[in-house]
Amino acid sequence: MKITTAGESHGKAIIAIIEGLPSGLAIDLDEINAQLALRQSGYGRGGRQKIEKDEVEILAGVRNKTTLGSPVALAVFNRDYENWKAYMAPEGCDVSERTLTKVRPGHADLAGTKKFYTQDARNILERASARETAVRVAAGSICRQLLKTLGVEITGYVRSVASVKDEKEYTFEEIQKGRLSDLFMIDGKKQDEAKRTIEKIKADGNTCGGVLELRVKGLKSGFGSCMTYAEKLDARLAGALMSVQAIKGVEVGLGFEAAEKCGSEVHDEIYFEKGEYVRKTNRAGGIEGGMSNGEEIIIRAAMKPIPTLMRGLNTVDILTKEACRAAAERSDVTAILACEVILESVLAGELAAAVLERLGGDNLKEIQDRYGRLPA
Ligand code: EPS
Repeated sequence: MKITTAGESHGKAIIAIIEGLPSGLAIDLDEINAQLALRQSGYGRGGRQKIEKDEVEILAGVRNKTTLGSPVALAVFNRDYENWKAYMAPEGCDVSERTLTKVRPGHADLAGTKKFYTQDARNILERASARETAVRVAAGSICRQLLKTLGVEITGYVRSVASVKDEKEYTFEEIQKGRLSDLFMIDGKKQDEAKRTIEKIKADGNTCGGVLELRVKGLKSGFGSCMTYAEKLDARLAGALMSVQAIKGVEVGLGFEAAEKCGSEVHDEIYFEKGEYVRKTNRAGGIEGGMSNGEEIIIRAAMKPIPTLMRGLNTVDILTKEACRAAAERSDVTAILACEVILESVLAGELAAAVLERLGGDNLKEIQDRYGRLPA
């Protein structure tokens, strides 16, 4: 299974094509749109979200709410295109307006203008923009619906916003039921503190990131493989998550903490009780030897602060080579909740791909039968 996206932030639409989905998967459109709405929500979002109201349109691959086994094509149309078509229309437009030459540190602007040989970073930023993640959420939501038919579920929450950290540990169910709508944190006091911090950062014309934790429950052992490096599940999931704009670090289980501890404090001892293998800890985060081991998958990801700062950072105008402040028209202070929704979706996409690679199968029934026969 493969997901490809296309589309510019202020273009007509953003598009995804999912190849390799089985036939017979019931598609819940309301669920996709609920995920899209969640992605638009959260404390700290900026002006663009007041313009957009993301809804998916399924263009191909689904008939009567059920997949056909053909490529599924999805579109999320950009409402803001109406305000931008004079500068963005593929059929012809004015490219001398809305140029961006005061390149933003931390964005794709400078490296992109050199690589794609242009003097207008607009040609770069339109595609590099995190707007693309709307359709990744739509595609991921379909993959998540596939995983759900196998009993695999995903959740997650925000562990920290800037320097405000929640260091408690939560169960899957506590996360699913307990995350709060403003920032997807679980501890109300911490979330209030995080909101106050966001307000201060906003007043300063600045931006901030945070840390997210993702969990996968119900995945049987043996997905991914120790046999080739490209198949290792931890490498695949980390790669997928790092492909999301602003993600700068990913750790599985204890992650970086494992480097400071001794082996006895890191590895999860194995017991055999009542006819099955049992672990009493899950420091590995559900992946050993590049394969799922049947325990919950636990991943943390670090999101950097958004690179468009209202106060602007020192930079250079690429036309004049003069020092200036980086361009800023509007920006989110943080999109940490959106990022959590996006990462769950991207995780669903990569897991679904790993599951389908192992199980094969053209229709959902075949896949469910094969999954059912696997050991836990
Ligand atoms: C983004 C810049 C902003 C964000 C955008 C990502 O858009 P604009 O330039 O139109 O204000 O709002 O994110 C989204 C539009 C979205 O839907 O998440 C960027 O440069 O990455």
